[in-house]
Amino acid sequence: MTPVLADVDGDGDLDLVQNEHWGTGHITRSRGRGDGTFEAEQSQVSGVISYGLDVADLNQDGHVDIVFTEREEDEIWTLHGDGTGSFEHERTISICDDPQRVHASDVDADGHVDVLVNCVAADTVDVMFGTASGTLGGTQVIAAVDSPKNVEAADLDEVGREDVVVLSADGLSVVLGICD
Ligand SMILES: [Ca+2]
Ligand SMILES: [Ca+2]
Ligand SMILES: [Ca+2]
Ligand SMILES: [Ca+2]
Repeated sequence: MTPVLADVDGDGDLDLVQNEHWGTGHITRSRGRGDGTFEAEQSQVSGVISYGLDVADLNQDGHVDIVFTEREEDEIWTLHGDGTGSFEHERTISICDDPQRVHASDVDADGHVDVLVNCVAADTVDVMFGTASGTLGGTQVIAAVDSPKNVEAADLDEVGREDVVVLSADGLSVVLGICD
């Protein structure tokens, strides 16, 4: 299960977006009450069998969007939020062999959200760069490691650029400032 928190309905309270890897894989959201609890009702936002997911405003319209992996077909899906808690399928992108986790972050610091993905069977970590039009553009391999399990980004050396952290069969590896 990948749980992420974001205010998907714009009421100022964080909501819960999650899926179940080994169950249905369907993505649901539960409205947050703003006191640390969530409404019991789960609304399904996608019936596609997802694995990894993340949230970010991908198309820069002020509403939270969802990006997730579909492992069987080696695809990345994007869903655009309308700001009320509903999501609409925006795009399906073919990607490398067995994509698992995704992490949305502006790794090249151009103001557009990019999406990192670890491809377990391809032994790579790829990035899809966000564009001014709000869609994900070209894909670039940023790391070649043995069976990458997870990918994250943070500015570890504090120079204002996101760095990429990869957990793989080789252990932990860090790619500093991939687009410097
Ligand atoms: Ca909310
Ligand atoms: Ca959006
Ligand atoms: Ca970017
Ligand atoms: Ca950095």
